[in-house]
Amino acid sequence: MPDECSRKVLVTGATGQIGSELIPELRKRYGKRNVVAVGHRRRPSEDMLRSGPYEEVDLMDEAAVTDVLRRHEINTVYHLAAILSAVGEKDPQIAWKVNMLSLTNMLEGARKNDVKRMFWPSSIAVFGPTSPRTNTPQDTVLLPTSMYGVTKVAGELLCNYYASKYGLDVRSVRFPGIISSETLPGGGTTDYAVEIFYEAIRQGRYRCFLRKDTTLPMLYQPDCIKCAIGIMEAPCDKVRRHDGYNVTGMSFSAGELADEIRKYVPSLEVTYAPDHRQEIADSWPMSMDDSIARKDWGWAPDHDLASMTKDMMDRLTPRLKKGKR
Ligand code: AKB
Repeated sequence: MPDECSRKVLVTGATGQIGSELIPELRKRYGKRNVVAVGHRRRPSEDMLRSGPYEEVDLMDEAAVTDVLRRHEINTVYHLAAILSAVGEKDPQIAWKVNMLSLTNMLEGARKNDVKRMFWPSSIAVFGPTSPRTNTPQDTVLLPTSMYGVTKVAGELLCNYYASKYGLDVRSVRFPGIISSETLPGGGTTDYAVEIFYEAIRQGRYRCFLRKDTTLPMLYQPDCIKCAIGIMEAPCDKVRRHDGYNVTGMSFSAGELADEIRKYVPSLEVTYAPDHRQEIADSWPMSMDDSIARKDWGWAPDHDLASMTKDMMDRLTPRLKKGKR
C-alpha cells in the first residue's frame, strides 16, 4: 500500500453527510491535490471547490468511473455514494440499481486500474427482525427487510468476493446512524437524531417520526471519520475480514436523546408521530457488539450521548441563532 505521501485518494458522495467532513480531513493528512472529491448533482461548497480537485461523475457509467480513476492515478478509494434506507423504500428498484451498479462499477474500475485499497460503508441495515436486537453479534443472521439492507448484504458479499478472488483490499464497517453538525443526512431512518437538534435550537419543538422508545445504535461524526480513516490506515494483517465490521459509539432511544437535549433547551417539546420509517427502525439492532473491530484493528470511539450532545449544541447553537444552515 502506498505510504501517506504517495496516496492518491478518490472519495465519492463528496457532498453527502460523511463525504463533506471526510474530505477536508483526508486533504489535511495526504495533501490537498491528492484527494479528489467526486459528487453528482448536488452543488459542492465553495470550501470543497477551493481546497482541492472536484469532479462531477455519474457513478452509474462504468466508463466515467474508469476515466476518473485513470486521470488522477488513484490508488485509494472511499466509495460513499448511496441511496439510504427511507428513500430506498419509496423506490426499491431504483435503490437496488443505484447502490449495486455504482458499487460494481467502482469495484471493477478499482481492480482493473491498480487501485490498492477501497473503503465501502456497510450499515446496521444488514440485520433484520430475525437477528438478535441487543448487542447484535458480528456473525449472525443477515436477513434484512429493507431494500437498502438487501443492497448492503449483497455489497458486503461482493466486497468480500473481490478481496478473495482479485486481492483487492476492500475494507468495510457497518455504520450505525451518524450524527453530524455540518451536513444534514439525506433520506435515512436515523435522520431524526440530527433533525431534532436543528428544530430544538430553531423552534424549541420537534415532531419525531419514530416512537419515543425506539432505540438505535449511533455514532458521532468525529468518530465516524476516525473509524473510516482508522480501518483504511490499519496494517493488512490487522484487517482480517472484508465484509463489514460491526462498529458503534452509543445507543439511545428518541426519548433519551430529547431528555439530553433538554439539558440545553429545557422547554423543548417533542411529539411522536411514527411513519413508514418506524418499521425499518424496528427491524434494526438496538445495540451492537463491536468487540471484533476493537480487537482486530483497535477501533475505539471517543463520544457517548452526553459528550456528543454537548458538542452538537456548542457547534449548532451560534450558527443557527445567526440564521445560517
Ligand atoms: C439510514 O438510516 O439509512 C442510515 C444507516 C443506518 O445506514 N443512516
